Amino acid sequence: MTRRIAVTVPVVAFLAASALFALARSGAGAPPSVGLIEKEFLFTPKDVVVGMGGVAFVVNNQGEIDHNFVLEASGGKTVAQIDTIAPGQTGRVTATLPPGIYTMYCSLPGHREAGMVATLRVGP
Ligand SMILES: [Cu+2]
Repeated sequence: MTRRIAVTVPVVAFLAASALFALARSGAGAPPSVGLIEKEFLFTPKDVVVGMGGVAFVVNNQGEIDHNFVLEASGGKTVAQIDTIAPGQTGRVTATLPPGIYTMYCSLPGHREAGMVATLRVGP
């Protein structure tokens, strides 16, 4: 008799607990989706965990001025970006990510320093 270890439920629970707004869509072919909120001057959530592979970023600007979205690998390379997200609008971008620690931020002058930055951890 083969012993099977059920890993699916703990993994899903871990992801849900780790990333408040990260929603793993179960639709066929749809990559997991990470929802982020930007406003002056913060990113929510501040710490997101996803599995490696394709990830769709859905970034909602709830602020009163334009913002953008940059996803940067630990080496400093930009791996995905959304040029401008107007107030009240939502921007989307998809990236295929190897495991690692990434930084998400708004690159408008002073915005990252003011708090528009968050961490993305991509696990194996
Ligand atoms: Cu900004």
